[in-house]
Amino acid sequence: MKIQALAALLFLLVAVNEARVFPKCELARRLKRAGMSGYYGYSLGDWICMAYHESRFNTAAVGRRNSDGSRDYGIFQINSRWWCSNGEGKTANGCRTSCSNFVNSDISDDIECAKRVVRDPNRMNAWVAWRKYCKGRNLSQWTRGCRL
Ligand SMILES: *[C@@H]1O[C@H](CO)[C@@H](O)[C@H](O)[C@H]1NC(C)=O
Ligand SMILES: [Ca+2]
Repeated sequence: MKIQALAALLFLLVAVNEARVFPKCELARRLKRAGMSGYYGYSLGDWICMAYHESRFNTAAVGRRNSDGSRDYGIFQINSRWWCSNGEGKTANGCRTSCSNFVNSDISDDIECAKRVVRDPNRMNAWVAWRKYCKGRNLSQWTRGCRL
């Protein structure tokens, strides 16, 4: 019995921290619930298009080292030079957290940090993939077929 309880707990802990690849519409609903639709003027399509091109919706994505030595973490590829601390090199740590919190399956804190990023004057231009693949495009495909 004790062993089973321990095994169940262990499974839960692993499940909670496990990487996840979000289905598009589930991410759309999650972002909507978090108030991202229209946040600083950006549509759900902007956020979903950005997340797709940054991480392919994979919460465990860690980018290759950038030229400044920093890395990008998680579904929104949040950068360690400015927004989180990875214990390597200089960081402004704007979201005041460890980058490891951006590679688990709970994206609540990732969303909060993305909101912080977009409040900066650069807005969504902070995400190179958004500028390259989403900015100024027709983004209707990113919420198409989703029950929102
Ligand atoms: C965007 O594309 C969809 C279908 O691809 C189309 O129905 C819609 O009218 C387009 N919106 C704009 C603003 O062009
Ligand atoms: Ca997280």
